[in-house]
Amino acid sequence: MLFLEVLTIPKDDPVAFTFFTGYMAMMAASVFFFFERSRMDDKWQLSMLISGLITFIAAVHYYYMRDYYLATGENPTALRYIDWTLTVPLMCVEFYLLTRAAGASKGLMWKLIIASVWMLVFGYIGEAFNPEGGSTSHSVIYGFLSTLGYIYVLYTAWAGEVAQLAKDSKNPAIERSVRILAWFVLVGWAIYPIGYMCMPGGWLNIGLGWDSSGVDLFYNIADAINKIGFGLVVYGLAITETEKAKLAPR
Ligand SMILES: *C/C=C(C)/C=C/C=C(C)/C=C/C1=C(C)CCCC1(C)C
Repeated sequence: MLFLEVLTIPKDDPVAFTFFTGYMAMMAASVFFFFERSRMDDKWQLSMLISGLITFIAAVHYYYMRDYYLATGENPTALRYIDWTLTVPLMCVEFYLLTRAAGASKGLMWKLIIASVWMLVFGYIGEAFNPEGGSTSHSVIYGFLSTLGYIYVLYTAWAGEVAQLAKDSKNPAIERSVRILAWFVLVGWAIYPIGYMCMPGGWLNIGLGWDSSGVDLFYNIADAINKIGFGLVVYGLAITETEKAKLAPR
């Protein structure tokens, strides 16, 4: 007789809940962005495609992370960072696409991509190679190196080239959208290092009995906010600009 193993969600496991809701939310958002893309003005179709790809890549990783977590109770660190190394650079590409009309260069795009990959490579070393039980020096050194990449993106979005280009665009809708995305980077992205610091060895691990899989609660909530939120900001801008293009005399 063949017994199929059925994965069940323990009712006292909020981490498992967020893996399942996160998966479905990413999937639904992807379908939405892909379908809505076709009614946007040509200029905005690529940004919409990227929005859909960000949530779709996340959905596929959530599909695996969910099962990994249920089967092992462990933190799916490798899958998590593979997901992020694809999706976070794509979020940087959105900044480039939004400011391209105002003259954003490919160089700016690559600088943001490199900074985000830097942030994630050191974050991965900090998490995956932290010795059993947690080493504070390991957590702090790699957390610090990672933060340098984060600060670069944050600075560029708030005060550097991206902020300047948004202003130069003389388009209030673009300026506003870039500002909202900058808020996501400041507030939404900050959830990740806070989760990181709650892990064993981290500065905020103050003996609340946290094991390393608790960090997934932070990461899952932050991912839903940031990935779907980013996409919706781009969606709102694309709608506004599409309406404008329809009204403009040809
Ligand atoms: C969709 C996924 C996103 C937007 C992931 C963003 C991740 C971060 C901003 C992670 C930042 C980290 C630090 C700034 C220091 C500690 C290590 C990290 C990787 C958690």
